[in-house]
Amino acid sequence: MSADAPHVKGGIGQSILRKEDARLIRGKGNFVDDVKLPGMLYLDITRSPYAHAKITAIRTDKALKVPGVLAVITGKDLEAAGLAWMPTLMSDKQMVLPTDTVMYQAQEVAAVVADSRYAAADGAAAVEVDYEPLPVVTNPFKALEPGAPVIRTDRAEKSNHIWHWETGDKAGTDAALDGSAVRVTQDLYIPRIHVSSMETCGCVANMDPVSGRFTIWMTTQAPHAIRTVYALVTGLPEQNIRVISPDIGGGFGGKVPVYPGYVLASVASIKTGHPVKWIEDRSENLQADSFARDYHIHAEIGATQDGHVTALRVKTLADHGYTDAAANPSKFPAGLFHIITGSYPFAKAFVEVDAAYTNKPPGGIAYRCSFRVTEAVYTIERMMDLLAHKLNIDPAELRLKNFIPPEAFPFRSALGWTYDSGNYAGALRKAMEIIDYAGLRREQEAKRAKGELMGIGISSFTEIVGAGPSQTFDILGIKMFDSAEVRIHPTGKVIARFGTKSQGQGHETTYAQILAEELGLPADDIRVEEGDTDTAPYGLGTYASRSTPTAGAAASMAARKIREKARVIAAHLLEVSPDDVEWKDYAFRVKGVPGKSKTMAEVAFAAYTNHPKGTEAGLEATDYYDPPNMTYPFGSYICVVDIDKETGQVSVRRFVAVDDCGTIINPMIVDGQIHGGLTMGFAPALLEEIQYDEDGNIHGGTFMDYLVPTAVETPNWETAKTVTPSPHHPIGAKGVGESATVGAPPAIANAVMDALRPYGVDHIDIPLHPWKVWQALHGGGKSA
Ligand code: MCN
Ligand code: CUN
Repeated sequence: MSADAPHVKGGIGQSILRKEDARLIRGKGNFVDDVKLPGMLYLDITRSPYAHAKITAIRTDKALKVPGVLAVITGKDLEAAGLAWMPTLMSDKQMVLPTDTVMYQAQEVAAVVADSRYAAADGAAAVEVDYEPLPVVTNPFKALEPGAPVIRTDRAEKSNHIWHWETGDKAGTDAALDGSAVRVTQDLYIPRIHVSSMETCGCVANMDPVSGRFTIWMTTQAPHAIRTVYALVTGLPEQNIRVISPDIGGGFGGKVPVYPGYVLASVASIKTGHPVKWIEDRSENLQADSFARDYHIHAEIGATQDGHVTALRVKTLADHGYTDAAANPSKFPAGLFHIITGSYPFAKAFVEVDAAYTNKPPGGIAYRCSFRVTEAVYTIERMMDLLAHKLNIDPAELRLKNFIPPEAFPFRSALGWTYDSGNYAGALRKAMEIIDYAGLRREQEAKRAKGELMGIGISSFTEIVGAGPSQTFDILGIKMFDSAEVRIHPTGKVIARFGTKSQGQGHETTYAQILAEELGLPADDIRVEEGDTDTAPYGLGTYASRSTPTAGAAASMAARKIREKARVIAAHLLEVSPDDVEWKDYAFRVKGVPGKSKTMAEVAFAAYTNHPKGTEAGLEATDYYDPPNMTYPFGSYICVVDIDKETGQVSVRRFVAVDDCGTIINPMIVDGQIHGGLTMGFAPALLEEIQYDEDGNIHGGTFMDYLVPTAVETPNWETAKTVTPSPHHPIGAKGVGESATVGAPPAIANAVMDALRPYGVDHIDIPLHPWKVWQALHGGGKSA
């Protein structure tokens, strides 16, 4: 935008400061734990030390004697009310409290209600539970072996197999692979990880026994969906339920599910008639909330001798813990894993996934990844590097040779997605230029000659975000669209409400920017609200980078509806026919008569003081936006690592990220999203991992051994952009919130494997801890 081009203050493309930061950086945010109500009680939870055990007795008398303790809730109490189990988002069942068996370590066993947080904790510690340990299964392959102990005895099917899902052309893919001159296979394990939001999960539930109104302040990314599910499960009238998602200290997918604590606090409030607060501590959050990943992947890629990809076949075993609590669209039990053909025009592809139960907490939610896209991107980008290695072609050259070309969009992938737009070579070339790829390869050659370990890794990812076209996407039957309601008040000031819910992404700023651009009003005059089901229009919430593709589009569409009406009012004020009025350079102008115009603020005043006969007073509109397609952001990342031969320590020397999310609403916010996302991609590549021993004991249940990167470990990110607008989005924007988390891990892993090439190492599973790298260096050859 040149300085003298017409523009509106705070419109699209401007790096204005975040409105929400005025309160957040002053400690004036309003988070769930800030909610304090008169007569409020506190709830704490007794948890299981065993991963699998029969509960033979629960004694509550000692707990009830702790001063301040008012009640203890057990599974039997809930069973009597039909609430011992609740549905998961994937139509499985999850225990609120067990009636007879615990199925993972740290599972909720009883809840204690008291008049202070401390009394509740003391009470929870005083609940006595007798357990009879049962055989434990933590490995999904073993869980599926004949004779394995069946975990979910409540199901009709007496096995640990949950579901099988497949898509693509099996016979065609088999034939294409058989006919391929070059084939590469690899097993890849993507371990369990857990988001570590600054704020843990919690709620304040308040049943007003007089009015019958139930209000819950809740750390949720999807308040409307929660309200509907609450209404369906409890039978409370939906208009009497109010879900408020106040300021949220990070969600990252971990605040999509309904956890037992929310239900327990709700039951406790309904039972006692008092407001009840439940706030998880950090260990509970790490040990018991839903986890991400845990995919065991077997992949095979085929190519011609000159390096053109032909076919891709992927078989996966998914570990879902004791229940399938995945936050996926209902029709896709493995999420959008079938974006796995990535940036390449495979003629044939076939993907299958089997899901298994194990004695672990619920798995299958996300970690800054729209529904298994990270798993898919990691697989295809690792496989492309293995193929390059086998063919002895430079990995950049192999990608450039294969990319879907810009003129092929809209492009239909072998697994059925229609990519909206892309320029993959453009992004990779830009990254190569910024990092001086050719120079790095020369440096690497010189270093190799001296025996030093330096690696360069590329990831050219394609994402799929913005669920969704409601034909294909629903959650428990609720269609996935999103909404905006925009009201312009007489003085030209705006309140706009949305069905999404920011957890730190900056919606108060960026939605205002979209509206500023569309309405010609400064962003400062536009107030954005989300997260209160009493006031916001119905929407499905914020995850899967869907807010910009859906509610962002709804903002534009609602504003354009307002403009239609405003044009009629403007014509009335200008004393011309509406046909003679056009919206140009942020004002209503009489065609061909320079200087004769009305601003949106002038029209707004007239809408309440002087609206023309035959029109309604007021100036507002609502839009429920059902996108015609997903958006497909993409990017190319290049990572340079140095490895210390003596210790196996990997250090990321440089990391260049070129992202393309179409039209950029706020460049500073997008850069912030990329920086945070890259750090959350760096984490599982090099540090984070949750493991379990054979008895189901968690390793990684505290920050002592679950290694979240701090500013000290985090490398310096270098970012750049290309802009390829989405042809179907009203302003051409695609989502961006997860791109970097999805794109980064394979770039880092590819760089490490590239460094280890002289040692004949094909693959090491992430996280690439020093000891694993050291072992590979000393073991020689292939390493697992
Ligand atoms: N944006 C933009 N231009 C674009 C695309 C996006 O300026 N072309 C801006 C948006 O206006 C918005 C932000 O970037 O302010 C992210 O937008 P979008 O990609 O639409 O993603 P969502 O708003 O739907 O956010 C969800 C996404 C997800 S799924 C995870 S996980 C994640 C992420 O956002 N969780 C986050 N980023 C996070 N950032 C913070 N601070 N906290 C989290 O919990
Ligand atoms: Cu994919 S984690 Mo985000 O969808 O909330």
